[in-house]
Amino acid sequence: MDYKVLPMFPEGFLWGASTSAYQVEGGWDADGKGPSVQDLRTHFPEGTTDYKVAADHYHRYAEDVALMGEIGLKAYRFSIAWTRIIPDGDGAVNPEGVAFYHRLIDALREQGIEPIVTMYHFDLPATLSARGGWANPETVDAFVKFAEVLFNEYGSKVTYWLTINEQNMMIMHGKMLGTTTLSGDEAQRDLFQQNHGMFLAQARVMARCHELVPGGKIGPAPNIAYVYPQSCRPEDQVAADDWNAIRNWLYTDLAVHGRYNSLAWAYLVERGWAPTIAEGDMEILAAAKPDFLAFNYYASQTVAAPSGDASDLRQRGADQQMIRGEIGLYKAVDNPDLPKNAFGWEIDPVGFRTTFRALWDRYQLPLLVTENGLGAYDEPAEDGMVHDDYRIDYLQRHIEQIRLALADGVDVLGYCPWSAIDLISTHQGMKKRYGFIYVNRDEFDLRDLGRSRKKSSYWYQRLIESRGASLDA
Ligand code: BGP
Repeated sequence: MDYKVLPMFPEGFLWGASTSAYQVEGGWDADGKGPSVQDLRTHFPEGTTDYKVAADHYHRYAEDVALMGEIGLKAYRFSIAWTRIIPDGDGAVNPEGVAFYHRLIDALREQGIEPIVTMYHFDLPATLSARGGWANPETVDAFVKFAEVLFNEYGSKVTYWLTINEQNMMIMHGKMLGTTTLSGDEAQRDLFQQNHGMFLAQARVMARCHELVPGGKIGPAPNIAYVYPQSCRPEDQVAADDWNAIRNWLYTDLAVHGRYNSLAWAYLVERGWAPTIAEGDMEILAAAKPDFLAFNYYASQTVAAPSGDASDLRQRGADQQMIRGEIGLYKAVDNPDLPKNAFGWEIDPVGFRTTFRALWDRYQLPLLVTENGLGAYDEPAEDGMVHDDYRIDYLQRHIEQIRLALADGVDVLGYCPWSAIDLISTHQGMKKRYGFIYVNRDEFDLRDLGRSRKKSSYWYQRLIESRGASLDA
């Protein structure tokens, strides 16, 4: 639908930017921090940098927050490293770790920036992983204990809480992200049992947040990629429905309604991967209610009916690291109507609006975008600045779609693109940058780790100052 006049962004809209602890902080063993599965990740990214220094935000957070203040961010979405707070996952609390996030949150508040806290972003404590990860009920209990520490420490300063970042990616790419060490069928069974554990942990933590944080708001943060059928062939539509259910709605239906999506459950039973559900689990899941839905959106996906053989599979990305498609479920195809970025990811701003509409239609909960952005090979020009017009173009075209979603009647709380500052990419190391702020280091040479604003940060600043009106300029 076209509109003659588009609405302004609402007063109080959370114009923000995002990061995650293991990708930005560094200081991986500083001041008593314990190892997480990310710190121990050696097999991937192959030959690229580790996360030990990252962007050194742990030591330079004050400078970083000052720059965020200059840009005029209204919100900053970051994650708290579980292993800084409780180094072995469920033992003693580390006061120095607790103090770091007090300093960070206080610095944000001084700049008038709303902190949005992710409680868990891929960095499960290594000790808990070694004991079976989320398939072990002790991990679920440990997460609740960790959450209670966070709510008690920071609850008076933090309103917005995110439970788990991209639980669906930790299941779909379980080996790469350190969720499982098993292979084949065994890995799948393990992953869906871990998935169930994460759902329980999330539900219990949502309930605790409402008990411990007056006025606190909490929600999940899955990665949502709306799935299109390749054609109007009815079989392609069935494949798209299946993949939408298994990739997307499984996670959101559980978080909001506390029940397994029926198509996703049918798939788990068919494959022999359905998790064991203990007595009382479904009641715990049904009792928890999120206040909003956060989601990360990078692009849509397009699928066709499966052929039932290896031709259903497709390697994705410039370095072909990820496999999409599943034999007998859906065939992954390129969308011929979409361009790709330098790393082979499709770019689909209109799919962003479609994703908003689908989520709103299903749940009628306020929506918060916690990631969206363009990974690129940024290089400073002779004048020292990164002239990232390609990123401005990407962000502008996505933000225009938010405005259309607002016109469609969707309640949008805010937009936190990835990323506030350059950090280590999950898949491609340091060479793939997303930040508004440039960090002077490369894959192996730490240089001086100096900070400087990219052109996109000035563009974003104008946009925030004008509450989005500069889109029309
Ligand atoms: C999301 C993760 C982020 C971030 C982002 C970009 O899946 O939540 O942690 O890494 O994707 O991905 P990448 O760094 O691989 O380009």
